[in-house]
Amino acid sequence: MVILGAGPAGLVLGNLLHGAGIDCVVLERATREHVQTRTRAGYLAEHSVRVLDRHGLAEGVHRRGQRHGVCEFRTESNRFRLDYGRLGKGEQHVVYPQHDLVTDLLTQYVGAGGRIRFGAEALAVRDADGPHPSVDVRDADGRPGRWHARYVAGCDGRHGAARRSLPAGAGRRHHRDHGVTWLGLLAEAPPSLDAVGYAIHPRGFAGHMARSAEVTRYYLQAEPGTAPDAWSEDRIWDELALRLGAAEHGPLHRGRIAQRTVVALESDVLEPLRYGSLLLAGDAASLISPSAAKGANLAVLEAELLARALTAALRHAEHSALDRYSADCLAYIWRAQEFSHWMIRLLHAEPEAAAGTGPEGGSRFQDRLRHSRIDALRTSRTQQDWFAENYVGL
Ligand code: RFL
Repeated sequence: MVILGAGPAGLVLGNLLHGAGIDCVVLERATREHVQTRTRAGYLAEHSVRVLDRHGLAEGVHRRGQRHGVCEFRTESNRFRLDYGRLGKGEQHVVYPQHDLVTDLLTQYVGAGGRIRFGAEALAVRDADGPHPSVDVRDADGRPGRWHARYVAGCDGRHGAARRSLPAGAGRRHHRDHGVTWLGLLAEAPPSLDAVGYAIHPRGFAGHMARSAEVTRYYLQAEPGTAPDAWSEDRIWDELALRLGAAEHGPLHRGRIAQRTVVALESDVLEPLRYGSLLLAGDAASLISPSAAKGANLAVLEAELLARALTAALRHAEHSALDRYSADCLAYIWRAQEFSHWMIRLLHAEPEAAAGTGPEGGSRFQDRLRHSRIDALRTSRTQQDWFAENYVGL
């Protein structure tokens, strides 16, 4: 079994397959240091924690993760909090940085004797339509190699070799550019709110998400095409303060902006997630915008489903779970996409509406709908329960 990629999907899968006694190797393009320090997600759903728990992989999450169940919406006229951990099914997030999770998963996998090659870039998956696929690789010194396996798991993200190797017409790709760009910022500053903050402002969205006592993630909606370093630190903090209503609701703790990324909000789903002996999981299977913090959680869920299916196929020649794998995952993927899309439309003016060029006489119609949606969330317990269930759930 060859697994491409040492992100959450590949490493959960590797741990579970290795634990089930299946011979596997993980091929990772980057160095170990790189994957252990790449900051990305932070909010784990309870379902993900349960998966990790089931397989003895949640020790770090329980020791250092912070339970979190409140978010606060701010508009120019209003501010309200949703104690989502007490709504819906009563589930909370655990705030645990993705690179810490990746570090834990790697430590467990390597400690249990799991095989992994860093600096091994997969170039192409060959013969996936038959029972003897192989993977062409290039190591860090440029030396070529080839791995043979019964199955290949493509957990190498959206731009990885697994997706690239699918022949034209192997499936359908559903792509949506949401027309919204975020500046993703990691600030060396303590959180300024005791909640996830969503500011819905005429100048654009701003988000606040605690990462730890010393580090906070912020998002600022910016013009599409904005370069990561286009804004000075002062401009960033002033804009965050304005959109989050700091003058009214309390100042922000400022600090050095340690990292900036530009995130274009996109969705991209492949159907099916299986092509013969090649199976996709995580971002390789479906990219989801980070507006609802679902990507890493879907990756963990899919990895467990795939591990179960592959174990049944490889150990017991029982193929029904593998045959169902794609359909089972896609049900979760589309539900998450739907909620993420709803969040995008809650948090941002429609791009054409913001530009005043929409077909419905400029910006007003969509904008009024958006405000009505926020109002429903503020006032209707039914809406709040629905939100909570979808926000934390999968
Ligand atoms: P990853 O984590 O991208 O790992 C893929 C691995 O594959 C390697 N690779 C290759 N290896 C060998 N050969 C090749 N040709 C290769 N090409 C790539 C890469 O080096 C990498 O190590 O994918 P995976 O495992 O599918 O995990 C997906 C998650 O990383 C992703 O969905 C989340 O980070 C999304 N996301 C969030 N998800 C959440 O559930 N909660 C959050 O709070 C959350 N916040 C976020 C996010 C994503 C963000 N970015 C990156 C847009 C916040 C941000 C800013």
